[in-house]
Amino acid sequence: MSDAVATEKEMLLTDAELLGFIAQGYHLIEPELPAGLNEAICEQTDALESNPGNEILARVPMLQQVYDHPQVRGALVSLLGEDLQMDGHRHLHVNVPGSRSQGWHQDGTNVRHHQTWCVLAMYFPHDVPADLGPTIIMPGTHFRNTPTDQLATYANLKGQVPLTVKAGTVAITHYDLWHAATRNKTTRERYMLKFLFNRMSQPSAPSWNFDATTAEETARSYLSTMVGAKGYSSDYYKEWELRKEMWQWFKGEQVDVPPGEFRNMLS
Ligand SMILES: O=C(O)CCC(=O)C(=O)O
Ligand SMILES: [Fe+2]
Repeated sequence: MSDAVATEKEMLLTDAELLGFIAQGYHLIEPELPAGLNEAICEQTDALESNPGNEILARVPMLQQVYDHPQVRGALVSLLGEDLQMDGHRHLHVNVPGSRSQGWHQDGTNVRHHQTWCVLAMYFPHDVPADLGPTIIMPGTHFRNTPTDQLATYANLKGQVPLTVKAGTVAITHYDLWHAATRNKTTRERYMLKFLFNRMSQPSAPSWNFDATTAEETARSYLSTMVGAKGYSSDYYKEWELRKEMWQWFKGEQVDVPPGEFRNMLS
């Protein structure tokens, strides 16, 4: 086993971290990147004449170092399995001075399920203070299936989390998590690099740092006490069930769906 693999293995998520992702739909990482990497990425990005879209990795190849970092890889393997793949779609999101807030949205088309087949990995190469137009996310909404047109009419939500982060942070979110860019009140541009990663196979066993002696006890407390999306009490009960299903699914177990009950699950 090479050192790189050993390090990545050490950086797998714990049960508590994976359960936190199940409940809230995101996980933040502050990888220890090589000195100067964030600054060098910002400089190369500043020098681009136009937004290269999916070609951003070819134009700023140093980005690969961020996504190959053992801490980032460890989290991605934990969530998507060893055979995960980087998607061909990636984007440099430039939030320009004087921008207006974006509407709440889920990326992609509105085909949702309660498994984890795709995550967004948003990398912020510089500090993002509150006035620089941080991305906001709404914990727990990866289980919600609100029509896109209605979602776009929502404004400030109780419990929303602005990603006011330090340079180098990578926010991994479930693909369905509600998010939006906020208003940039400064005179500087804000960068966010968004890469997608896909799961290629159904889980057959835990791919994170699973501790068989304590996992179920940790799960019992996390899955029914961790605050997710705010809502009516009936929504909490729905959410707890969906969390339990996702936990079973991550472990590679058959998900029990009570007979006669409909679930919108792709398998
Ligand atoms: O720039 C951001 O903070 C978010 C942008 C975004 O989510 C999008 O354009 O789909
Ligand atoms: Fe988006």
